[in-house]
Amino acid sequence: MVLTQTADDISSMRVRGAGRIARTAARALQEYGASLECNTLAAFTAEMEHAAEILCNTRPTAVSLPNAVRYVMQGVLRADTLEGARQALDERAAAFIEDSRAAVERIADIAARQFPDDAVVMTHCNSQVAIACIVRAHEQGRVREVYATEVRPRNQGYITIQMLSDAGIPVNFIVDSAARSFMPKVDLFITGTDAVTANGAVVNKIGTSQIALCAHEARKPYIVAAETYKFAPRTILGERIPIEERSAEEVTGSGRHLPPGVTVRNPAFDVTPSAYVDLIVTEIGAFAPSYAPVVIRDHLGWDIGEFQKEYAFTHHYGE
Ligand code: RUB
Repeated sequence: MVLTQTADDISSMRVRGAGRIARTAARALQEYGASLECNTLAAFTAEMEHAAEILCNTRPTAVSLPNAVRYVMQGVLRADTLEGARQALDERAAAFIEDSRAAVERIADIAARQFPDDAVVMTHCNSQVAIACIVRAHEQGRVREVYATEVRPRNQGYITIQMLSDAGIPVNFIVDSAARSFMPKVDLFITGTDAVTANGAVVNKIGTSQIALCAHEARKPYIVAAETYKFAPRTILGERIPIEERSAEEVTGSGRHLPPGVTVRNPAFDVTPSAYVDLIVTEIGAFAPSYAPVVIRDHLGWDIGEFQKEYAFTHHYGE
């Protein structure tokens, strides 16, 4: 029950944003495991693997989801006894949730230093970690105002402006297509991300790459706030991040008649090449996008030669 409800919450976007999705999946695995009445380790493992698969199939783009699920599931897969598996599952889920929250705070501290005094900031979509950075910089007296986009078709911009307003930050709410018009007034563009690839490209809400291009043209820095579990390990093998395409009704509204021959396309994310990304701020530090493969290898513990080895966070999310 908790599992199907959570899977539905994520796919329908009642729970959304890469960090929240990851924590919600970790919590669902923890609760589902606790509710199972299996008598053998094999039965418990099989049930948990099935649950992990259901959760991972809810939204394809946010790599935070499989990274979180894999981290939690290692507790089950490495266990020798049923009791050990139950305990490790519980501990790993709790550790992931706690560490991912701490990562947001740490990123906010690091990123706030990158804001110039009296900064005018643009952001796109609703990113918990990007907003934490803006709020932290504002607490330090460094933010004058924010330009926040509407974010068609799901309007996540309304959540963003509420959060910024609650923090006492002056906000200009603009339609997505006004981003280039206002870019000259802006000192920096900041977003979160659903996935950072091995070549430093950033996958985020559709429209991000257009604004990044505008920022590049106007010579304004684009900063990406990304917990390390948003780096995509399999991209070191050249795997691509799948871009989720959602329903036509999100774009047209229900009941709208379309002329024959019209197909609605509704990709939820796009890819910003590393050339348009100036800085990626993680909980282990801030660096250029070219450092992404080092994070995947040295921090997340994935290497090409050992790719079949078990997945393990080796540092902050260590044993
Ligand atoms: C959300 C989105 C966010 C990232 C990062 O898309 O693109 O920018 O997920 O968010 P959706 P966070 O609304 O389709 O889930 O920093 O909160 O993890």
